[in-house]
Amino acid sequence: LASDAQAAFEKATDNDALEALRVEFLGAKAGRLKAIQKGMGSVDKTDKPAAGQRFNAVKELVEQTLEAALTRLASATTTSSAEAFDATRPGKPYHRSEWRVGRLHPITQTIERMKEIMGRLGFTAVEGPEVEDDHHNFVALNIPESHPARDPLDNFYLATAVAGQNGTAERLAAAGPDGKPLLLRSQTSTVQIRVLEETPPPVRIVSLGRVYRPDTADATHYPMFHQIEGLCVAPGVTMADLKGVLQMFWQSYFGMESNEPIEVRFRPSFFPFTEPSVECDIWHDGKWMEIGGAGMVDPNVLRAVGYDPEEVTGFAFGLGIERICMRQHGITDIRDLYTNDVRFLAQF
Ligand code: FA5
Repeated sequence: LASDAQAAFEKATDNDALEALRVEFLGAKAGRLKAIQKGMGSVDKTDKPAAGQRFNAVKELVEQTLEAALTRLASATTTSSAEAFDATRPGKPYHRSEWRVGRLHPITQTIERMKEIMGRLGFTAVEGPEVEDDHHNFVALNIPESHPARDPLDNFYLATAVAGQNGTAERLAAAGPDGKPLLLRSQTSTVQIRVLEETPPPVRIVSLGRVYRPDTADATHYPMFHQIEGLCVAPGVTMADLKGVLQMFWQSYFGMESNEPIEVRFRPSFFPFTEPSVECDIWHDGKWMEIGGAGMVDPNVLRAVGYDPEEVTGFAFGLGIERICMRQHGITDIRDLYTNDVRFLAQF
């Protein structure tokens, strides 16, 4: 019976034929195995255990051949549908202009392009936390206790709600390890400190990420925006290196679309963590638009992280990513970037 079943199952070419054979051999009511099982009643009592064992072995064999035949048919079906796929037929056209097609947000595209350009200039991209402590956002950046940059009106300090008296909720400042309030970082310059604390010179990094300030939204301001921070510290680094790197950066970033020189100007300025300091403006929409600050890393900052300002010097810059993206695409209102209107976003 087992060899009968094997021969029959092997010949079956479709699922219907196989099902008919399954009923013929393994059918619960009138299958051939069932018939034998029924006949077992008349077997001599002493032969019964051996006959039972033999019956089970044959049954198992038949079931296994059925399984094998099922697998064979299933894989044959896959092969035939794979054969039906014609790789030489033309594909469906891909409409990039359709708003339904997913794409990267213009800010993400800008960030990727900036990382790529700065990478070619030898700057490694690193990340830092968005929730910062007093030390990294202020102290290590040479911003003293009384400095206006710490004003609660200029920063998002973190608070937790705790149950007060009479069931009311009270705000409690969320404190860092030093007991001082935590805040959402207001600039990516915090990452300069994190890198310098952990790495011996030379250092050449960029850090791109979100920063937060309670600024009122207008055409060029938003309470959450992105900055690209650059830092280069090594023996003999000068202001000329800063200007050279920034000039190469703009020219690569904006020059991809046009060969015209990109008009950028530097103005003297002040930051607690750089000396001297400058601010950079770019010609946009018929006027100068401020895009960032920069300067030579202040010796106080270097000393605080254990560097010797007699041995190494460095430059740093921090630029607004949204404004650079706006200049690139001719966007005149920063809020358009965060309204999430697909008709706007689909253009990039
Ligand atoms: C800074 O944040 C300094 N950390 C820059 C720096 C880094 C100086 C390293 C020296 C060395 P500032 O506050 O000017 O500087 O901000 C830098 C840029 O961020 C601005 O020029 C502007 O392009 C952008 N920016 C500032 N506030 C907003 C805002 N609310 N919305 C969009 N972009 C903003």
